[in-house]
Amino acid sequence: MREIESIVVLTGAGISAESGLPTFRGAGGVWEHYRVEDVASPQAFARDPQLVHRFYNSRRQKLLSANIKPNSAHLALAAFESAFDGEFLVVTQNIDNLHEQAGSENIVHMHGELLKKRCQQCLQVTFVYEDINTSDGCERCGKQGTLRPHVVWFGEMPLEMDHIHQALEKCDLFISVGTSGNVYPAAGFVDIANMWNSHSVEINLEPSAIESSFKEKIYGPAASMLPKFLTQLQTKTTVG
Ligand code: BV8
Repeated sequence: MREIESIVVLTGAGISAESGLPTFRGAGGVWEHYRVEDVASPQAFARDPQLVHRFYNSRRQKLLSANIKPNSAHLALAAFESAFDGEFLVVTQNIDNLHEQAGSENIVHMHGELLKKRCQQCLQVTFVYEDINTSDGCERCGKQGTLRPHVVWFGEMPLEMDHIHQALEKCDLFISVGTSGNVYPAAGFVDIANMWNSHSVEINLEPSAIESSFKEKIYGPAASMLPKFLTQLQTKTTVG
């Protein structure tokens, strides 16, 4: 048994599914309508920047629509974090801001953020709520056509990996919620947690590609399974 002093939660598209944002690989998923190689890599952006802008502009406008709100899974994570007196980090693969809207504070967006843009010339990162187009200029350096979504594409290094690794090595409990376990290096985080003898829990609609790496598995919709799990966790001081 291990005292619970530090928790890392990895979230994927599945935690936002019940808020109305499509996942990637499920039925009706994002990749059903676009090929990854056409819209989510630096090569795609170099080949057809306006297509990539259209892909992210439509996702940004959907995220900003009034009916897209955090669901009870996001809210339960934020409530647990504020009541927990240990270390608590949400590492999300998602580029939506539903964890922020729910009130989570300690968040790492390892694949970037849909509501931020980056100038490829001066590297300034700023919030963006409207469409980005190839004709737009950078507010800071004035260069035209250099703006891109502040999002990590395939073949690009995810953000804050050192911070994430430090948290994984320290954590007593690693919880993975709503991810298919297809994309690395995120899909390898459970192996790091296991190496340091953390307890590991997968909460997902169905077994992920890495389900065998988890010590505990809970299947069902995150909006009901995660609040239940966190309520039980609040009465525990040890895991494993
Ligand atoms: C990199 C941002 C190296 C864009 C995304 C081994 C090691 C390292 C890399 C690789 C490797 N093997 C291959 C690679 C390369 C690649 C990769 O992993 N490819 C895969 C496809 C094989 N990885 C990379 O390129 C990464 N970079 O490795 O860099 C490097 C080294 C040095 C220098 C430079 C570079 C970067 C990957 C990041 C790509 N960007 N997102 C965007 O959003 O448009 S990834 C994309 O997939 C998504 O953003 C998401 O983050 C990610 C994972 O998807 P999930 O979140 O899991 O979503 P999915 O739909 O797959 O699954 C949803 C799950 O939810 C399902 O299981 C479903 O059952 C469940 N669910 C549904 N509803 C519910 C639910 N669960 C609960 N409740 C519900 N209601």
